[in-house]
Amino acid sequence: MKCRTCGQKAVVNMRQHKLALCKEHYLEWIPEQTERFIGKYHMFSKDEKILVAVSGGKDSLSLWDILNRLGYQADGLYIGLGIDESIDYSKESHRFTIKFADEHQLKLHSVDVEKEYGHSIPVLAELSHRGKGRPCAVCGLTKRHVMNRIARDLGYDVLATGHNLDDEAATLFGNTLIWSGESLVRQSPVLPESDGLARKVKPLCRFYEKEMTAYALLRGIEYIYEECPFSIGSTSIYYKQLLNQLENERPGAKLIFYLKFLEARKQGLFNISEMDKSPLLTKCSSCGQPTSAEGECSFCRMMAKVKIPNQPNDDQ
Ligand code: Q46
Ligand code: ZN
Ligand code: ZN
Repeated sequence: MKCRTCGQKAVVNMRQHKLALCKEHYLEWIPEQTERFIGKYHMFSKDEKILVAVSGGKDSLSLWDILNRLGYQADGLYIGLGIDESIDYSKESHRFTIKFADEHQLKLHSVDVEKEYGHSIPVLAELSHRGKGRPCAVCGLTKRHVMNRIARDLGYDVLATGHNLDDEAATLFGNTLIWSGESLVRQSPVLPESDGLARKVKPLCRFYEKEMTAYALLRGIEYIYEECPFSIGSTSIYYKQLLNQLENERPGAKLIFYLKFLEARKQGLFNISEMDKSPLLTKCSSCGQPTSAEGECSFCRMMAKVKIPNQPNDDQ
């Protein structure tokens, strides 16, 4: 197999794109494509301040790498969840993130949930009795709260996450199985800024997970290979496996599923004006973040339940 650009030996063959590339041209192709998606979906411009949520995994570190190579002003935000279980997951992922930031001289904000809010994610989940044995609901709520807080307090225009095509296709599949109109309307490469919440973007949403793995490995990015221990056996992993079976039989199926959804969405398949009537947001009486609830937001109500006042130290 030869590189389409230079004719040298290819190291990556993307059946879904009918494209093979050598290392050098693959490492050029990924950032070029990312730049194209940033423009196509109007994600951000060169003079905006971007906060990249970095977890120490291949996708978020690659995203940070790519944005900086493309000349964007992108700082990192690492959220220490305190998920150490048997593999020191949080400690290790923090170590990889710090190493990457140091080597590339990038600015990293680190927020340790236990230090700032009194308990780690698994303990918060247990104390608040949320999530049926899995801390993911509490984890998601906390991450969203922290990301919005840091973006707002430190003046970032946009929050970028490393979701790839496999993540997006699995979410789309799950939402489609139950025809969750509200979630389908909100699934997009860009969620515009609203009521004090920063714009959210997913610049890698059109790359297959294996394309991102290849990018991280070829670029020499060191990242944590282990997944969060609580992701084992999750529904989203099951959907990813199902979609991979489909992809093996029909290369490109996953991409078509996602892109055709975006196209249908744009053409008005979902009556966005009807479905997107988001509930009126007010300010949380405790932390000031927008909420659809009266009084305190869900995060502050959870914190009240575990009896730790929501007063982070602002030392990022
Ligand atoms: S939600 Fe759940 Fe993830 Fe949090 S507890 Fe782990 S698997 S990290 S994306
Ligand atoms: Zn080449
Ligand atoms: Zn609140």
